[in-house]
Amino acid sequence: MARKIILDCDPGHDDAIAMLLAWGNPEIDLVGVTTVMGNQTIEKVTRNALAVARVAGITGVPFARGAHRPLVRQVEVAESIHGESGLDGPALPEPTLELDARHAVDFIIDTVMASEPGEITLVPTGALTNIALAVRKEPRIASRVREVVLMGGGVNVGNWSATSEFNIVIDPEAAHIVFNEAWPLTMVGLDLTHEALATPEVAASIAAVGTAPARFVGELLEFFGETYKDQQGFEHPPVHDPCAVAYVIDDSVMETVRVPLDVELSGTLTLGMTVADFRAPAPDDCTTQVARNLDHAKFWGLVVDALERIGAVEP
Ligand SMILES: [Ca+2]
Repeated sequence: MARKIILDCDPGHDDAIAMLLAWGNPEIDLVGVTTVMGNQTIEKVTRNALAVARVAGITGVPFARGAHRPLVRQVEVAESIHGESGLDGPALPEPTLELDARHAVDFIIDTVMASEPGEITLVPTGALTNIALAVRKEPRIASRVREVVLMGGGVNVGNWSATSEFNIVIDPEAAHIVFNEAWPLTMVGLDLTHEALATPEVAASIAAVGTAPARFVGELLEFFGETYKDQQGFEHPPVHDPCAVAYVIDDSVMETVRVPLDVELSGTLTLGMTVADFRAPAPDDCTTQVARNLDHAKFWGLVVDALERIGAVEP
């Protein structure tokens, strides 16, 4: 049976590809897409999410707008990586879907509470603001969610500071809430996603699909590759967010190791660091794990397969 997920995202080049993977893969039942400020403002990332829906021909999936700022801190966007629109590169079509009337937080709560326990997996690929607010507003979701599979953080690796990853460091208080809930949590962090490189071979296999959605992905990767080269010194861009979706589809795409995780809130140099305690075997009550060692060929095979299944969508 297909896995029901809510994709909570801030499109964002890699979020867009995560959405296409979730929509195109038959093992995933995309029951909702929620947005959160991050790569750009909430207005921009929400418009981008709806534009991607049109590119992919997504219908029958509610889209709900979420938090416009972090819990405590000011908005900090990643314009240097994702551009002024948050999704620079390809031409973005005018959205045709209507937003759900609910706030993302209420959409998440309603969906989880209306489903069977263990039915819904949350897949956040942006700041954890919506997820934190949802579990504070309705604590019962913590025991009803099947698991949280998030892109963010990393073990001893950062991208927005020496120690910290963007999604975590822009709202560390939200991340702290989410990492300390009782739900099973898988951190698909930079130590994994820095292996998800869009090499020229990957770009060629996407181009070979030959459809408008595949061309859209190609143009996303072209822009993302340029900014990642300029800003982060990567020869080929790491495509973070679809890794979390890929784990839900097929957990053999990567390895996981159980380890206690927490989020630094008071370090002067290490704010937003995700701290993994590897001193001893994980205790029995440990609910967190980190992903590592990506099967690069299998991962990109899933992305290409999803694009082939999506097929030619008339823009
Ligand atoms: Ca993202």
